[in-house]
Amino acid sequence: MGDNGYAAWLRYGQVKDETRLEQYAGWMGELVLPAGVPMEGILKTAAVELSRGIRSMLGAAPSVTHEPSRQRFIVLGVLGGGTWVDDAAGGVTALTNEGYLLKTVREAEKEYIIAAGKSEKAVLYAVFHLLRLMQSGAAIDQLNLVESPKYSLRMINHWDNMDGSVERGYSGRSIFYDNNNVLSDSERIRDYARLMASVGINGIAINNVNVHREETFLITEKLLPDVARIAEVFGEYGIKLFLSVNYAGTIEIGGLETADPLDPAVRGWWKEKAAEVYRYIPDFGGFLVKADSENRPGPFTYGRDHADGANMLAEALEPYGGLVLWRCFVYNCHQDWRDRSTDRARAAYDHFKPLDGRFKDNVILQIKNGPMDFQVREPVSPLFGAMEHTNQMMEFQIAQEYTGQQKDVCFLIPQWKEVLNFDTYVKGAGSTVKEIAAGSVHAYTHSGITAVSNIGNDENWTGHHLAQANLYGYGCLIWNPELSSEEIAAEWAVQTFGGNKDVQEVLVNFLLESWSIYENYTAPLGVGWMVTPHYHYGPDIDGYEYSKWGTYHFADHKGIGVDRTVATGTGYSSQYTLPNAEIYDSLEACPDELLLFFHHVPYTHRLKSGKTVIQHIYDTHFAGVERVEYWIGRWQELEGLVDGDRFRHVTGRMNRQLENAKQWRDIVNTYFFRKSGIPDARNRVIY
Ligand code: GCW
Repeated sequence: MGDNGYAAWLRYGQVKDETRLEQYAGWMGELVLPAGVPMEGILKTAAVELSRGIRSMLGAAPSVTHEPSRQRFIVLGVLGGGTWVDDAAGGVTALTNEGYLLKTVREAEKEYIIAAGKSEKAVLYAVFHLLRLMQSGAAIDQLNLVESPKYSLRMINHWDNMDGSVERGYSGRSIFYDNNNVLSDSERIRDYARLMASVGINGIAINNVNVHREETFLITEKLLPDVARIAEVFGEYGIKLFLSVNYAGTIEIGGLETADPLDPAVRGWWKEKAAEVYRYIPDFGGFLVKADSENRPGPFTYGRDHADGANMLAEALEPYGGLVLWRCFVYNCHQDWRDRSTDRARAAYDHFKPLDGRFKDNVILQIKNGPMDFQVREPVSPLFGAMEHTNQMMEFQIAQEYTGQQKDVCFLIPQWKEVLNFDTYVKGAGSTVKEIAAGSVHAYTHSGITAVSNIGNDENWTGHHLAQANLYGYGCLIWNPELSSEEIAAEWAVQTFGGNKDVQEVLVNFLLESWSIYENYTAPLGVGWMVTPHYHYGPDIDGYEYSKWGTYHFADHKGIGVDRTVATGTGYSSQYTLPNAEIYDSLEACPDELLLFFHHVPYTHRLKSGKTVIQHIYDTHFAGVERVEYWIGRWQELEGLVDGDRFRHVTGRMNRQLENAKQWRDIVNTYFFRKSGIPDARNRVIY
């Protein structure tokens, strides 16, 4: 049986278990859409998706009716429409606009499953949930589920360029563009929208935050008809389209000589621009902006600040309900490595915190989870929650730029959960990032979570089959951050690789351990950045050490780490609220895994684990490789239980991961042995 992985987790394989098949078929023979509900838009999508899934899993599509004719059926309904479904649903008031219920109802004459919500989108989500249950072999005869998403914005950012390349893309080329054109085939885009809607994504920015020449024209008449086509496909699945814009649009395409945000001509140009965009795309989401960051233009050129810049765009989008997602990844990327007083980790907070309260209501500051840049391990950005009067949202990276580039397995849900569960204490205990991003610590008007996509036009979307788990898991997690990593991994595995217990066991446990394995053979104790410059895959310990990027480890013959303390370092630790500020600042209290992020210590420093820093480096690097070998062995046991194509493909990638892990182990261990002169206590081979 061959398999290219294209269906990802929406495989809908024929149900083999006889009992289940009979149960599902009993309920799914008739699909009722109450009379009076127009069969168009997202509701139509929901009905089509349900029929498609049922046909594929049960062998026969349901008959679609307006009035039930069978004793058992499934009914889809938008609540509040005055149909009988309203009563049957039992007045669920707790539902948000995107929330839904799945309920098995038994009356004297009939029995049915209701999949309903207050909006069409909610019904679509209910349908995908029901299909997920059936795909996982769950019982559906006693349903009583009420689901509402934790976050109102659940987004994906693409770093796709119009030439077809994807910045930090590890899965082929763009599905949206090629050769400086928008691709005309909508099928792949529709399949992508299905995958995203099935896990609740409701907003997608379709071009790179680094907006080059060609992409600058996406907001012009030349390309808006093409963009509108994509928006329409997204719209069928309840997804709003966003565009990254070039801050200097007035100069690059507007024929003006300035992009000064306080200049009336500049403001007027953006207002007209917004009007034009909304003429083509009535439900356009808004603009995503990387300004004054990594050589991108921005308001600084005109002596203005980020609030001036963001508000200018916000004012233009406001009449249409559009949003400005303004990135906080702002730092000096031309740093002199000799300068020990500048600390890149401080930059976002230093730039944005003083501007609290100055941003318009439809601006959201988009903040990367860590203060540096999507490293394997970083503390949570101290900017989270530090601005009481400014909307904020989280930015994660599903693309594995620094975490194995979809050659190595690194399941990121555990990392994101740690970030979300981090207590900032900004309003006392319980001020977790999870709650801040939901707008429930400070009363934000807009908030949520976004992440950089890991897909491309590879047949299986994500390069590595197992990297699909990050995409799936991201959607599930930001719908409900209380789900455990294990639940998410297990749900993904059963849908994607079937219900075999051995397959499940290996996949779930390998995924759950993979982040720590990757951390072990790459970056010890929060140090980061020992990667090949520019590519960011594979080791180059000093690759960034004398560079302009502000990313140093300061290893010498005595010790390693970045002193970010108040007394002797950059003072970064003080950007946190107590007790975090004190914990990170203190050599004794700082957690081991972040030690080298906050402190410069001798190799002989003893960790809480009881080991010295140097022995920890050796041990983790040996262990990392051993665990990759272990999981290769476990995966091999699955031969014959997983289809041949995917089995071979994953085997190939795992062998590559092993090579990478060995390279990291040997280079890191050798480097630090040569620097420190301290031998491995266990006398293993170090070169
Ligand atoms: O992580 C860095 C990446 C850049 C990226 C930048 C950003 C889109 O190496 O490729 O540019 O972050 O987030 O803006």
